[in-house]
Amino acid sequence: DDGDDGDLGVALQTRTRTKRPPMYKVMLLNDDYTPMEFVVHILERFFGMTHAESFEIMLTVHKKGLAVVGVFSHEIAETKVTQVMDFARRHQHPLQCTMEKE
Ligand code: NFA
Repeated sequence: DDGDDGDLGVALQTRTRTKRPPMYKVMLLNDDYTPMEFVVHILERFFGMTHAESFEIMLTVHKKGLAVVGVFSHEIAETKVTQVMDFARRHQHPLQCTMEKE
């Protein structure tokens, strides 16, 4: 025959699987010493909650031992944890803030 194998020379597009980035829960932990008003202030200041929202979440942490206060990308979650931990330490409160992959 003429040796033509029928290859048109056009690259086939490989399927690109777009993966959503992993998200991280940021949590506040209860303790016996941090004042309730301080926790409410933290939630307003660093998590953009209203006073009513902040009070509600603070009470959940107080009663249940912990609560998720937001879900963020790794970098944003790390920034929130650092901001809360630094602010609590500066005010000499033992409040703990942690992050965990969802
Ligand atoms: N348990 C603290 C108290 O009774 C209040 C608190 C709430 C602390 C939420 C930490 C987180 N003063």
